[in-house]
Amino acid sequence: MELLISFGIVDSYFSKLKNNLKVDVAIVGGGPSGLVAGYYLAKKGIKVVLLERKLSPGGGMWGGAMMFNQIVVQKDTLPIINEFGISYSTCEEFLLIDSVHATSALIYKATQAGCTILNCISVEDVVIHENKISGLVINWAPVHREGLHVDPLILMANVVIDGTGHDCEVVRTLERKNNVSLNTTSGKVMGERSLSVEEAERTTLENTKEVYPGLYITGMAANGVCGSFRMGPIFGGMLFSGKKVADLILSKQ
Ligand code: 48H
Repeated sequence: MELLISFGIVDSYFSKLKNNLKVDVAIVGGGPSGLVAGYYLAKKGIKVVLLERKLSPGGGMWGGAMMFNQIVVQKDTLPIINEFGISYSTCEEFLLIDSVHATSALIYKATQAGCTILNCISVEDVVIHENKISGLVINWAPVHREGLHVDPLILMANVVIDGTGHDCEVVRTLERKNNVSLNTTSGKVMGERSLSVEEAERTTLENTKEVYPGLYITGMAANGVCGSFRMGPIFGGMLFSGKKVADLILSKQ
């Protein structure tokens, strides 16, 4: 009995890992934008893996605002909210949603659609071939946390999405280590600005794009890379951005 449990877990985990070492799309970060992208891509039959360094995917959505576990989204997100089966109440032009319910719905629907989530894995670098991103350099998140000198593994992907939130880590790493010009106004990472809700929500969508061949940006990472504002605890832009990045990638298939 004891050995069966261990064999079952080790065999099935490593077959899952092996099966996802070459994918169509690799998403870095399991916040709301990454999860929504994973759902819409997997739903269309794209082989997609999402890498999340924390134990729990969900990013900044679990905590609502200041740990008051409610979030706000605009009413025009209703098609996405309904697609994910999320319950809500209304208040003027907004929907009010329990953040734990919403976050778990995004995780459930993304995985149910076929998006594989590998948690506790940190992306530490990208793979570049002929000026195009073609994969990711991955390691166990605890290796980084403990400061252990342990070499990583490599995961190959036709397309990578940076959904790492405020820190836009994948794009920053690409820029820091390579003499590249990005698809931004300055050609560089422009950095996040202070809070301005309407501007931030609008530009999150505009900034969702391919920023370097093979590398797309979504969610707060899109605003961080393109020098736009933050918006506080309103999540419509994150949901729309995740859907937009999936649509952009699907339109190129
Ligand atoms: C693996 C990584 C790595 C890495 C980071 O921050 P997130 O929730 O991302 P978004 O953009 O989908 O949502 C942003 C939203 O939550 C938010 O913060 C808002 C709306 N803020 C507004 C405001 O004014 O403050 O999730 C990103 C995820 C996290 O779970 C990280 O752990 C993960 O990415 N991550 N995973 N490898 N190198 N870097």
